Amino acid sequence: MDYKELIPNNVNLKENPKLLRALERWHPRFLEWWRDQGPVAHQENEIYLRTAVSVDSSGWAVYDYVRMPEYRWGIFLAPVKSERSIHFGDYIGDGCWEDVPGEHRNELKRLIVTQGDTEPGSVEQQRRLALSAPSNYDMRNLFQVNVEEARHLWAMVYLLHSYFGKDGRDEAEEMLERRSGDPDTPRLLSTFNDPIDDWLDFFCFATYTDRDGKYQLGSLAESAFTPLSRTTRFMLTEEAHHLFVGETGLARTIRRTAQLMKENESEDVRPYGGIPLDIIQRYINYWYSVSLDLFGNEDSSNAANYFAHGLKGRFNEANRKLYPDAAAREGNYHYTVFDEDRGQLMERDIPMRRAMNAILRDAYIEDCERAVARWNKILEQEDCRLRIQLPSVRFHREVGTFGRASFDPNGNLITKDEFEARRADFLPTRADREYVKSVQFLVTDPGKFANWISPPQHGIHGRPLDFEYVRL
Ligand code: BYC
Ligand code: FE
Ligand code: FE
Repeated sequence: MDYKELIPNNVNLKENPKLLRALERWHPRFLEWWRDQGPVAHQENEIYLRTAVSVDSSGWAVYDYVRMPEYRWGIFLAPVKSERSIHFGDYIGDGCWEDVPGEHRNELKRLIVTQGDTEPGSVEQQRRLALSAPSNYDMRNLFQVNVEEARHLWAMVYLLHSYFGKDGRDEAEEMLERRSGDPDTPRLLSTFNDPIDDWLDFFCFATYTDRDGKYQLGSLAESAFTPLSRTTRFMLTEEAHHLFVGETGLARTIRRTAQLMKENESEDVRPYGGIPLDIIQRYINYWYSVSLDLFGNEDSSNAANYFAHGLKGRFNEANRKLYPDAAAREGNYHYTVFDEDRGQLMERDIPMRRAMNAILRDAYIEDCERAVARWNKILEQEDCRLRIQLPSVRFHREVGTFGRASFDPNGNLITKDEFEARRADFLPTRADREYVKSVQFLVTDPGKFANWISPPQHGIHGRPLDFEYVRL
């Protein structure tokens, strides 16, 4: 195999025979994983995909027909403008690292493995969706997301192979061995083991879980370990498309529901094949809450160490208007906790550095609010009086302080029994899921869209809506 060609890269692979050999050994195992755990259908069809070919801001991607197993999963690091120096934590002003310092090796490896593990996890979760795609256009977007998540796995495997020796190679192997949802060898983070059974799940996942990706990658892009910073910075350019797929997918679903409500003068759009807004709300409640869990504990010594050591910053760390205290040594983060002994919510302060997970999460929540506001604009345009609401940060949590009690979507403390009694109002029920499945059947004719979703505003890369994005 000619890896100069097969793995597009800007890391000078051909001059690094040792790394090349390691990747050569990993590649067939990766392909085996892709064939076994990637999309269940259309692996041999030609798909109009974007492939990263450089890091030029003007043209980093080409669009062309590719069979997925022949996709060129490349390795790209964003360019560095000048000599970087550490801009947060305990070592402000020191030079950044081109290699892994021994004292931070384990922490860095752990961050990279955790990040890397989510990528194949998401591909596994989404593997059956092509069977119920609402259009040729949407099917292509799904595959685009899938091949890019697989490229993100490559990005992390590149770091493991290049900088972590035998340990790193072992970790890269294990990435292909864990399986989403497997009771014995699950993916590392909770949400990557939850099933994604239908397109409403998928759009919510791409809106909320990929957005966790945006914030985690953003915080790793601040890292003093320059190769990690550069690779995550490039991943963020692809991430924007995943968020687009999620947010516009939900927007189109919501628009269609609102139109059916208006046409038929009924909130219940089931007789007309639409997805009722309350079902959409319950799916949002689910995926938003489980995605909040991905930020870890509000009070975290791991997070404090990552920050102190310059491994992981805040989102947009360099913006000193946002974060005037670069060391974050002073001051406290004020937050609400659930006090188990007293059985009530209490106000607390924790030292700023220990609150890095909560600070990142709060930035994420603001971003999520903006997406909801855009969907509610659509409801307004379509003369619908109903609105989507982002649930409280306390609702339906497993990780962190709010995981220790039950809260309704407005954030009110309720008993576990009350939560269970009202579960069907809060979260997707079996009947909701069955209904959603019953309307989501496959549509593949170019330019045609399933009845439950409205068409997008534009095609892909200037192509028309009725372009044959997936050649069937
Ligand atoms: N599930 O001190 P704490 C993406 C563990 S998404 C299971 O609060 P920390 C993508 C935690 O590991 C972005 N375990 O944790 C999206 C720790 O374990 P140990 C993914 C959890 O380390 C869509 C213990 O609980 N990237 O890219 O501060 C499609 C104590 O917790 C969970 C990253 O996450 C959980 N939800 O924070 C495709 C970046 N939460 O020490 C891709 C890398 C916590 O007891 N990861 N734990 O063994 C990190 O920065 C951190 O590990 C976390 C956790 C933010 C995840
Ligand atoms: Fe990713
Ligand atoms: Fe993504």
